Amino acid sequence: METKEIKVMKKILNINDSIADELRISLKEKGILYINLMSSPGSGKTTLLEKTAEKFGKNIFVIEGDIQTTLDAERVAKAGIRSFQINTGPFGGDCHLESGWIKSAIEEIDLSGIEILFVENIGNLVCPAEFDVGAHINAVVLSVTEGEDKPLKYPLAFRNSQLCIISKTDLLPYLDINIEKIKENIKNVNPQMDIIELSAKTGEGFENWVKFLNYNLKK
Ligand SMILES: Nc1nc2c(ncn2[C@@H]2O[C@H](COP(=O)(O)OP(=O)(O)OP(=O)(O)O)[C@@H](O)[C@H]2O)c(=O)[nH]1
Ligand SMILES: [Mg+2]
Repeated sequence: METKEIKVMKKILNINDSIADELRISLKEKGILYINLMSSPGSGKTTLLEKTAEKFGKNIFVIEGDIQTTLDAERVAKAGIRSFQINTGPFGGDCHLESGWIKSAIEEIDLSGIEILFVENIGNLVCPAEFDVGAHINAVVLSVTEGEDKPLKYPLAFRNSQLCIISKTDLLPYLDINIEKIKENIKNVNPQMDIIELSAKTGEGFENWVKFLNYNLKK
């Protein structure tokens, strides 16, 4: 019984990975940079996207993943970003997005003129990291309020990402937290990780995020 379950899971992951590879290649061919944002609930993914529209421009598209509600899609729409909401609630309430769902969403949307496609994955630091959605860049957002130990306790999201955005840095003066320790723990899990510290509230550090996006657009 247990062996069978493992086999079924392996097959699901194999199908997911092959669709993910297809997406990675087809979006690259279209010249669209594809970034998957992962994090715990409330670390600031949607706020980051709202501020990105203001600082970077509006030629971005966001596929929003949530178990319930279209609240995040409504928020980014208000910021002038086109978006598509995926809700997993009606289909069992999965806590992550899969590449097949992203593919189906892309078949329904017009990406002409779009430079960057973001996926805002479902708020959860565990499951989204287990499913490759075919992004060119996986980025994990970690807010300073979450504690220094999170990269060590939830390593997969950090291991499977190329960028870590340390968010809400405006709150540092009010917290008993050492940002150098957060960075040390990130590097312990993933020595290759790029790290950007920023506050979407004050805009502090945002120039590094915009630089990162422009650099990767030209690649
Ligand atoms: N002080 C401060 N608050 C922030 C910052 N970024 C986001 N917040 C606040 O943090 C809360 C959660 O932010 P969201 O952007 O909704 O977080 P999220 O990661 O999209 O949340 P889920 O989609 O539910 O996982 C909101 O009240 C934001 O206003 C920041 O840079 N500084
Ligand atoms: Mg959100």
